[in-house]
Amino acid sequence: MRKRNVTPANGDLVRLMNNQHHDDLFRRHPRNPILTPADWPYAINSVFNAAATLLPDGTTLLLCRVEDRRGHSHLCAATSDNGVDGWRIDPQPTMLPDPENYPEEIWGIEDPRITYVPELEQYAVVYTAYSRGGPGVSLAMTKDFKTFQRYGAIMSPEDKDAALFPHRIGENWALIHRPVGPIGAHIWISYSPDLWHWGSHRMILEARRGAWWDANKIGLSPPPIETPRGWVILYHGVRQTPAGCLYRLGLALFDLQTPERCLCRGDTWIFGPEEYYERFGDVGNVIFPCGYTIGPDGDTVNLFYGGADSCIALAQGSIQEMLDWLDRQGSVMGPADGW
Ligand code: BMA
Repeated sequence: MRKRNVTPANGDLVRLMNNQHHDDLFRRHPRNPILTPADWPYAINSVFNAAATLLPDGTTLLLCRVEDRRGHSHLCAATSDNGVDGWRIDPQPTMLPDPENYPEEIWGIEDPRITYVPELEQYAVVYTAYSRGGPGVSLAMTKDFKTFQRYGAIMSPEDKDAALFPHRIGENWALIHRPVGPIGAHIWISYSPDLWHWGSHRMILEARRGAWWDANKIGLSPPPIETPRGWVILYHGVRQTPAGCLYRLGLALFDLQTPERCLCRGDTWIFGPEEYYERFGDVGNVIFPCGYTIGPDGDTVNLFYGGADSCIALAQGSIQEMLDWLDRQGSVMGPADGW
């Protein structure tokens, strides 16, 4: 791992070019896409960006973002024994927006992330609530993905791409999120004693600038992955091009006890749109993971992602390979200083 916190030296470029093949950290499943609108038991426009978790009996549950033909989204659960096929999809929406009680949900609820919280014996679902003021972050707790206890908006607009850590850090709960303001769209962490009141906000990962793949706008993808070496964070970078946006995935590692401390960040993206179901759709050139499950070996990462805002796909990787890659390719970062 190299020490650096600003611009890469030419040595970095030579190293990248000598690397004949890009490391293939995530491998697409041959059955992709694993879920499409045609699978849905009711009329929808699109299904994408699913949260994921393993239920106690080993069943994979996806909480999918489903968009109707008004353009508004809701969440719908799909379960499968092997996490690849044989999906059982709720016959009706599992969680609808509730704008009468939660006005911030007026234009739909999107992009959920699930974290199982052992202390509470519940799943935390953190999602984007699309309000008149823009997207904000909302939280709901559930035991069964049938009934949900809503906490309402926990981060005001404009904010999204949020997930809860599975346990307290010290005494407080911790949430990663991505507020947008005059200083840009960077990744932040906030803390709460009770899940209702949030503070101690810190920027933890800054979008780079200029020609970088992750210039100007980044956001958390699935919830943090806890490893003995630290929290592995998969984040998306949004490159604005004259032909539209390109959503790709990068990797960073944060300190276990002090998760606002970035230990290391990769320079290159590790996964990006290549296949037809990622290149073409309602919004082309988008891969957007919101969830993962860990295999029985404790190392395999099953990453579930939206393809081109039009389907759900699966790619598989390894925690150890991600850590090894960060050791080889990653740079030690200084504190985020963009504000
Ligand atoms: C982001 C989110 C995602 C979506 C992506 C590409 O801002 O809204 O849900 O997949 O844009 O459209």
